[in-house]
Amino acid sequence: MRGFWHEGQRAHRPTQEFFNGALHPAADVVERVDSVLAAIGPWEAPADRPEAALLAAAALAHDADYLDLLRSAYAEWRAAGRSGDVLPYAFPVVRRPLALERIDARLGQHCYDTCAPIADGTWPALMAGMKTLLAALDAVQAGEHAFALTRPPGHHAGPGYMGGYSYLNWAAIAALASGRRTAILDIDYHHGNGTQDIVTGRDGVRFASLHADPRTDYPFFWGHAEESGSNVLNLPLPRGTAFAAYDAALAQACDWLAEDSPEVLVVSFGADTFEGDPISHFAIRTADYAALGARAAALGVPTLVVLEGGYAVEALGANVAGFLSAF
Ligand code: SP5
Ligand code: ZN
Repeated sequence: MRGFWHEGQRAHRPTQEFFNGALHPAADVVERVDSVLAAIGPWEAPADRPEAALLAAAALAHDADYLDLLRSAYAEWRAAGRSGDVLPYAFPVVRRPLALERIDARLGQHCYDTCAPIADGTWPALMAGMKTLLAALDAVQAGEHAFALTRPPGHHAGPGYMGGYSYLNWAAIAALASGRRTAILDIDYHHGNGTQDIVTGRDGVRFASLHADPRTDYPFFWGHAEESGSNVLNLPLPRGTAFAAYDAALAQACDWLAEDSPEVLVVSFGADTFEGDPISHFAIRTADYAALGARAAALGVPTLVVLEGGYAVEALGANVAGFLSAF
């Protein structure tokens, strides 16, 4: 298993997010990467690539107007006289084809919650993350397993929207850029709504997600069992789920993914399933992650693992290392 990380990804330093009626310190702190960097290695720095190449890959999963907004949002927010991070706050529940100019309105058109702040370093960090992702994908295309230490996370970002600490959907971009039959396994605590919205109905891609039941947990409006379709399988699980039930659901997801004879596996790995996670409610233990990794590794195809959530900073590195030890 090769590991890729670009120091430029540290530049994303959001300060606050809004939920439950208050601003809270951002959960996706940069210290998360230090925990992972210290737990495994060696790490490879990705090769440089021109921004045009990074954008072309991102455009496989995302709309051009969304990418334009991501790139310019911070400067536009500053130009509008705001201090602090960009934080959208008004969202068009009724969708009309409005050509709006105010940054506030355009942000709402490309976001669904108040948990995706954009700081001055966010865009450079996203471009560094693209370099990490594409370097790891190159290794997988050559038949190896690779881990891309993606931060910020990606699986809540859809074709034209951000949310849930996510801006670019690493898993979906990699799946579409691979040009091969791809299985995407999402095992973050939260449903991978953005990935689902990008890949639903796409030939050659299957998406399976294990996550907290959206009747009780974020992102609420996606991930219900009834959303499963020909290339999507959602397996919502109750709060408190521990290893045995989780592993059984994972076996079901892997069996379903294997039916399609994938040539590549992309894992959206979130360690917020950990019993000690500060914002989540499953009960997976550090010692369990190697067995979960073994389930995924048993698919037997070159695998790209990207990092999604996981907010128990001290334990994050050990949890990631446990999962990756199976590959
Ligand atoms: C990638 C990822 O894991 N994104 C998760 C975004 C979740 N944001 C929603 C925040 C609401 C959390 N409620 C926490 C209650 C703490 N007691
Ligand atoms: Zn999560």
